[in-house]
Amino acid sequence: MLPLVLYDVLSELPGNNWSANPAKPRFVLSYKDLPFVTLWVEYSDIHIAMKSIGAKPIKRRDGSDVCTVPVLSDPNTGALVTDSLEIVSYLEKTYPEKPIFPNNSEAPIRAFDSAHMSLILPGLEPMFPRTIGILSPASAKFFIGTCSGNVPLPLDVNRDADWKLLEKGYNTLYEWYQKTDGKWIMGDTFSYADIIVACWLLTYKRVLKEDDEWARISSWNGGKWAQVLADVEKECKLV
Ligand SMILES: N[C@@H](CCC(=O)N[C@@H](CS)C(=O)NCC(=O)O)C(=O)O
Repeated sequence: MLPLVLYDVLSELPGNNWSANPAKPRFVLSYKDLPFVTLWVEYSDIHIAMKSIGAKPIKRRDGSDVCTVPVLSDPNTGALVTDSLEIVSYLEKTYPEKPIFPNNSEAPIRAFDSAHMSLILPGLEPMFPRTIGILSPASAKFFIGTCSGNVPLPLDVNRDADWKLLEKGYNTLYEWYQKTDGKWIMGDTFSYADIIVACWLLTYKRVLKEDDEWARISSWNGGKWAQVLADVEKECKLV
């Protein structure tokens, strides 16, 4: 089998990886024991680089087309897939061993993906200034440009109201986890839902100040979030 190719976003962090959306297919590839290589793309070059390989664009809020990462190229089938959720859906159909949508759960996990995003999105603003800090100067400038329509400037990591919103989101997510008997969202059954949760936690851990802002998130809900990240990384053989 030829290695699959995953396009991810470059950073100045050791080991590069930081971005939640490309992390999701990376966790799935590793969980399914599929061989893959990662090609790192400068944030400011994503659109042009992905367009040049023929990746499908998505619509920005203003209606314009933009090519994003992650993109997956599978030389075994010739497939070129854009969007983290579509990539993992493709991987599940093409390589069904070690399912990440067990018991026919793709539809409810798609709904969970949206619900989880609505929980955390209102509180994500502290991430933006820290993200700028891990990108190259050209990508940082580009990133500020893409943020400016969506979040109030100047970017600030310490707005109490943002942290309260993020904590509120995680309190709700904690309640969902408390509804099951096992350690996963579906009880004893591991699934892509847990990977979604873990990949955002990974982004906080990598992008935020580890002994300060990540320590704050880790302290919520009795240390639940550092534990979920560690459990999912172990399940996906990434530690
Ligand atoms: N829904 C998409 C979102 C992808 C996305 O927003 N990717 C960002 C990097 S994490 C990107 O490529 N941005 C490029 C740009 O805004 O120009 C997914 O899950 O793959």
